[in-house]
Amino acid sequence: MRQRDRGKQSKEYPRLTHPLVRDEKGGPLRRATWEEALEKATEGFRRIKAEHGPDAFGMFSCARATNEMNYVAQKFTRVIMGTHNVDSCNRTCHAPSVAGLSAAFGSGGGTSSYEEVEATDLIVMWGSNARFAHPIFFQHVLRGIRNGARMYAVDPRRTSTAEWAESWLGLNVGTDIPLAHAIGREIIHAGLANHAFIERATSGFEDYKAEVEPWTLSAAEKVTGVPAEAIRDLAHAYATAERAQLCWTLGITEHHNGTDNVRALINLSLLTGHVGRYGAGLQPLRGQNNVQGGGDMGAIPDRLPGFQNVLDPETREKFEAAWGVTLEPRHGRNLTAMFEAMESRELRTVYCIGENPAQSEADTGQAVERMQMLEHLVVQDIFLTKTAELADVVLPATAAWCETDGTTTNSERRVQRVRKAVNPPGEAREDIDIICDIAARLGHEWKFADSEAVWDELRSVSPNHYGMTYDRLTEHQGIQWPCPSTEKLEPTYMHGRLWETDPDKRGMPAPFGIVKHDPPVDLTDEEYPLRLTTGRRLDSYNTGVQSGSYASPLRRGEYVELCPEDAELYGVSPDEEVRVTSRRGSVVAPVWIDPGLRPGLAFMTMHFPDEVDTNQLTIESNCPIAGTAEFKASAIRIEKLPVAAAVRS
Ligand SMILES: Nc1nc2c(c(=O)[nH]1)N[C@H]1C(S)=C(S)[C@@H](COP(=O)(O)OP(=O)(O)OC[C@H]3O[C@@H](n4cnc5c(=O)[nH]c(N)nc54)[C@H](O)[C@@H]3O)O[C@H]1N2
Ligand SMILES: Nc1nc2c(c(=O)[nH]1)N[C@H]1C(S)=C(S)[C@@H](COP(=O)(O)OP(=O)(O)OC[C@H]3O[C@@H](n4cnc5c(=O)[nH]c(N)nc54)[C@H](O)[C@@H]3O)O[C@H]1N2
Ligand SMILES: [Mo]
Repeated sequence: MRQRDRGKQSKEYPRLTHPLVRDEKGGPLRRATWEEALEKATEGFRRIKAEHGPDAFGMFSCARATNEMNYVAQKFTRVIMGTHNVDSCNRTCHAPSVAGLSAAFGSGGGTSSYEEVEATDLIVMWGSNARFAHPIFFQHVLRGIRNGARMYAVDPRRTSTAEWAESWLGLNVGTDIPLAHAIGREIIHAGLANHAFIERATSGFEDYKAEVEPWTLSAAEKVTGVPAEAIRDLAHAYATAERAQLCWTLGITEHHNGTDNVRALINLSLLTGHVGRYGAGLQPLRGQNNVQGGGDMGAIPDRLPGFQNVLDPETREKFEAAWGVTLEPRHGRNLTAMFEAMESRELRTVYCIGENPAQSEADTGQAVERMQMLEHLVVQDIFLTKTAELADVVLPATAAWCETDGTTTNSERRVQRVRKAVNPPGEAREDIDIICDIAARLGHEWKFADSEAVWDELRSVSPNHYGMTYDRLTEHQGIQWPCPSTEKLEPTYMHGRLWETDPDKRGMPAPFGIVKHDPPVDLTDEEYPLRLTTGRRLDSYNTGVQSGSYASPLRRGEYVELCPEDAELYGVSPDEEVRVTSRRGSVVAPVWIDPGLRPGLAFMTMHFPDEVDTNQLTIESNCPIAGTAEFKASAIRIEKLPVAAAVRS
């Protein structure tokens, strides 16, 4: 069964080279001068704040741009617009990891460094296709395997990552908690729990033990579909490894109970002491190049720069003194809540910098309708995206990765310098300069001579970053936070305190998370019998805006992927176009046969929304703690197209 390979160039987005404005709602975008566009952008923000108050404004900040730009974007939101309504794509992705790690350890960052997977004994890739989505990190994984580490993969699909694993646990979508609980129970019953660590460094073990008790290997096998023996094997391998790295990504977080999923995995590290030591830790591999940094800079609604809590009075006082303003003692709206507030008209204007929610949100039909309800939408991007097409003002920015100076922070909390290598096209300007121009029009003259001046302001308010001068970042080729001292560096891993024998040095114990299995919201039934999960391929990036314009020999465009048994069941063949329908929408896509899928499971990407808008199908059911949508579990049906339609396409 040979399928057509398409070295495919999908939609090519024009690079934005000059500002655009729309004179009236429903009218076309037209070319404008910078003066005209900035004035129009500013006027909308000013008017809506005056008429509807600070919380009618929302900022979507860019996780591909620099730390410095994210610092300035959140400062604009808090100081000038007077609200904490600032967020980014972290909400669609790893917000549950940040929430779960913060609840357990008081800090939302991954606990280890990349090099530690080379020095570990066991690597568990849980809901993570790092071979495709984190290829640089995966090089370290491969070195770890070469150095003797064993690797396990936990994923409903036998992915390219799973091909490298000693064992693949192919679980049913949304059954990670039963699997983790069964592993925990087996570790306890086999006498492999690290009781010395549990007593010294954790709390809530007895409640955890009671919670996992019903999850025998056979009970878990029934719910997860993973053979009991494979679960037992992973439990013993994890508990008996000298050092183990538990890595996870969106297979864990993009669920309506993403934070609970994360807690269930963290529990396993607390049970075994696989945290706080070199080579033993927890790694949520973050998504976009600077999504870690964006959050660290305060471009999230509950944290000020340096991941400092908005609700803490002393922290607020420090920032009030530094910025000369009063800060509201409450959280702002996250991205999800901002979309809801568009519908209730509480949110009336958005400044969207480097995000494409018209194609990346779950249930895009609803998301676009909500954005159309905004009175004033300003989009600042490098390409004319679907979201930009909805805007009243479009501002052309420079690409952070090669046209600006600054820093970014990766998943191992390493802050690294980026440098301007090429000039931007046309009239495109740096993100920070554009924000500062609007700030000036709103009465705030911010004098940042360069990106280093922004960074130094951030360092002065963030103890975690204080020791990282630009010179030191260059000298060390990047430094991991926390870095409170300009003299020395901290260990590459976090939470070593948990191993201290002196209780004063040990600090707060890490609590076990008492969480329960809660299956996906979008249930499969007779009408929608297939479970659809969505994700990524190696050759394309997110909504395709940045990767669509070059033809990759690997790229084959969008397909609905099915296992051979399901293709036979539905009588469809490779490349045949079929209708894919969920409770929210319907798209047409060709069929791809993937023997790595299991019966009842279909897979699509999010990379080609201009051809097949996968997010018309996905469900906007959100994790109540983190606000992340259940992109990983929708219910669908597929239908053959009527003959005439099939011939036409
Ligand atoms: N090439 C490429 N790299 C990228 C990106 C890209 O678009 N293209 N995007 C970047 C971004 S923003 C992010 S956030 C990361 C994402 O990186 P990943 O999270 O690794 O990518 P995904 O393919 O979305 O999802 C990972 C896996 O979750 C599995 N999964 C689905 N449902 C479940 C479940 O219920 N349980 C478990 N255990 N697993 C499940 C899927 O089968 C999939 O293999 O990648 C980043 N890197
Ligand atoms: N079905 C499904 N949907 C998903 C997911 C999934 O797994 N399945 N994953 C979700 C996840 S994890 C994520 S992160 C989101 C991604 O969602 P988005 O962040 O909305 O999508 P991107 O395609 O990455 O859009 C990034 C935008 O930033 C612009 N940009 C790049 N660099 C710069 C810069 O320096 N300055 C400015 N101003 N703009 C810049 C690009 O041109 C592009 O328009 O999608 C989510 N949606
Ligand atoms: Mo992401």
